[in-house]
Amino acid sequence: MGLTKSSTGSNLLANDLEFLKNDSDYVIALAGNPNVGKSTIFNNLTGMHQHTGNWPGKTVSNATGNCIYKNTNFLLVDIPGTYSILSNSEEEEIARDYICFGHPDCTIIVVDATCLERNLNLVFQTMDITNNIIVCVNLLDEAKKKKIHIDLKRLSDELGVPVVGTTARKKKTLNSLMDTVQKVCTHDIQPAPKKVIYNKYIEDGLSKIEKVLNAEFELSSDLCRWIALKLIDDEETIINSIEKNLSMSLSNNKNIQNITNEVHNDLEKNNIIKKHLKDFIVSDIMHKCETICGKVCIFEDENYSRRDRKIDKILTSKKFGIPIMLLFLAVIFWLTIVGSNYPSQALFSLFGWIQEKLLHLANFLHSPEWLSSMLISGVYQTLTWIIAVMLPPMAIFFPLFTILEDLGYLPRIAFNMDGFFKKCCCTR
Ligand SMILES: Nc1nc2c(ncn2[C@@H]2O[C@H](COP(=O)(O)OP(=O)(O)OP(=O)(O)O)[C@@H](O)[C@H]2O)c(=O)[nH]1
Ligand SMILES: [Mg+2]
Repeated sequence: MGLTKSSTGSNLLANDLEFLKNDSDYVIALAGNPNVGKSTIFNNLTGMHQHTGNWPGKTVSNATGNCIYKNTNFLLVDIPGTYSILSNSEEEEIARDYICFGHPDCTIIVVDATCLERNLNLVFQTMDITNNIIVCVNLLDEAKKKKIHIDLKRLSDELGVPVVGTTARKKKTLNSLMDTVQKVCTHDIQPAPKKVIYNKYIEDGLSKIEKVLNAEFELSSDLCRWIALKLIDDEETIINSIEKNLSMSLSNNKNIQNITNEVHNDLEKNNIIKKHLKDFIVSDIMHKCETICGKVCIFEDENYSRRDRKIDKILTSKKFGIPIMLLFLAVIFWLTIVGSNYPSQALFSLFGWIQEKLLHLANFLHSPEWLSSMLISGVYQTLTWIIAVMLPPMAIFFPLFTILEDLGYLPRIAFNMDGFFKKCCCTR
């Protein structure tokens, strides 16, 4: 596995990848919820250094890198994390557009083994769009710590697509993922996703719209069902994207508008009003996720997640959340400011001692006054003062912050601050 070419960009779609891609390359998309390890997998397979860290939303644009596995080139695309195809933010829009219209040869949906149920939502949404899917159950080491066992074989049977278990930090575990990727790309494995069947009235509506769509456009059956679902759902932003990326006009097409209105009227007669349609669709997906997780997840220690939740409740509570955060930050700043005095002092003494020796050397060499003062009192002294003042606080602050990051405390801080950020219009 190794890197040959790379690129990053906000909205790389299939055409944009052509300049990076050779004919023999397969394009592989890495999609999934935020913070599930997509960039860690990407980095380990391509040798690149995409930003990783223990909080959601680090990757904000598509990045590509090459991975050579068993003499085959794979062009990997690391997509920003998204909880759903229904995008809420700019990076989720980038993710949605690539998943929906990027036409990769294979899409790896990375899921978090410790909260599979929530992650399966995106898996089912993606299965509505494409068949060439591999589910990568990552963070198996964390699941093991929490005594969660996942029956990967059964999960694969339930979803109808290949499922591979990984611990992305251990590069070796990615071999079986690449094996499966290769087999899917060469059609040795042909995934057959078992899609969600919605309630009877929605399914009837879908069939009616699909018929009209088929008559109006040349579409694959998967794409047809997906577009029909988006029309029923009246998802304006996705419909706009479909029109733009697939060059088809849906909102101006009379036949499609008529059948969509007819279906909405039929649904209303059966107490499914347009405003609540999304709830019906999402609840059918969530019900399926819950059923599957009930079959494939075995929790050996029920107390573990209870303990986690108890700690979370305290760290994010209205009463204690902010004081605990201030306390943590105060301790970190105190350690940084007070603690850095000692190494700063030591560095000052060391650099001062060296400066004296340099001045002696300059005298010994009879260097002109202007030269020694420019080089020693100017360049050397300024540089060493900056190092002595800046280096110790950074060497203390960043490791401490990394510990907080690795403990997963930063997302809790983000949760506590969310209300304030919203008031300042810093979030959407
Ligand atoms: N213990 C463990 N940690 C992992 C594993 N995979 C990734 N991580 C860690 O999980 C955190 C998130 O990983 P990323 O690769 O940044 O996740 P991402 O899915 O790219 O996140 P976004 O770009 O925010 O969507 C990092 O701290 C990784 O080191 C794993 O298998 N086991
Ligand atoms: Mg990432």
